[in-house]
Amino acid sequence: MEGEDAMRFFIENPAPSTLVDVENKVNKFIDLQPKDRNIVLVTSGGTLVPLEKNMVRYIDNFSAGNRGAASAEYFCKSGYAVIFLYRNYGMKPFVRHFEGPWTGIFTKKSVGSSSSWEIKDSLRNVLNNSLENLELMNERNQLLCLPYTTLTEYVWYLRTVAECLKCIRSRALFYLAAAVSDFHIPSQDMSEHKIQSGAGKDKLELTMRPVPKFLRYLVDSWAPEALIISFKLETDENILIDKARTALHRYNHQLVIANLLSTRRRSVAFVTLDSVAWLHLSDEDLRNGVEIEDYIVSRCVQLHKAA
Ligand code: PAZ
Repeated sequence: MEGEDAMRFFIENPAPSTLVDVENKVNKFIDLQPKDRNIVLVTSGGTLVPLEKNMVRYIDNFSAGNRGAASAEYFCKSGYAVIFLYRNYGMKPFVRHFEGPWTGIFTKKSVGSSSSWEIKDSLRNVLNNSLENLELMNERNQLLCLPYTTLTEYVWYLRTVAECLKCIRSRALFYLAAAVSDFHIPSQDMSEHKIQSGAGKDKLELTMRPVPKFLRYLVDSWAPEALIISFKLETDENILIDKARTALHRYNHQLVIANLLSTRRRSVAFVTLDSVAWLHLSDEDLRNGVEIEDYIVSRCVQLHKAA
């Protein structure tokens, strides 16, 4: 059962018009899976909270979407079917290697008086591998990418995907790497039009309300038989592990992966109610292109097997 706060959220922030399409895509994707294939929902990127109904301004949550996109890729390679719920225009599995300025990807080759742009030699193999992998994932129906932008879309999609995945019970894994806003402005409190500045206004005061803790409802009623892994991001290392533990006590799920903003690419802690295990990459690992998500995902896959 959802609590009053969650029910109020869904009433005050009505379902996006795209929800039915998302539900159909997810159900079709689940139907295409062999019976022995596990399915993971990977959430990625940050949610956007509008300040106006006709939105000009918004508050955004930090996330480059790297963790989610890289993890989705490693889950695909581990044989999982991946539902990738990602922030629109954010990083995507396999394609992520080509994000960034085009000058870092292409180089100008001159022959005589003519010249043309070509992919850099060092990236040619990466491009081939990415395209091969994408083709393979497509043939095997192993990857479904679902974009969201706002907090409201994210929450509705999360609930819908979870309810669709209920039928595969413990074969479902939730890997919640998205950075989800803790505060929002409910639609009835939101300005209809662009908030005006002008004479006499020397400050802007906003009242935001806490977003219900949907992880509780995911664990208790949307996906009670699935393995649920959440992430915790902090900037103060003195509170990181305590905050991760508090989440485990509060929501009763299986694992929190804790990380600090400044070191998230090289260090994470796997936190359970009775253990903390740190994983650190060395400078050499980073120089050699080792990605921490490779290790994180293989640990999560082991945990899922053992569950
Ligand atoms: O997207 P990214 O690779 O830049 O960062 C990943 C992350 C730090 C957003 C993720 O690892 C995480 O901790 N997500 C949960 C954030 C939170 O505490 O809400």
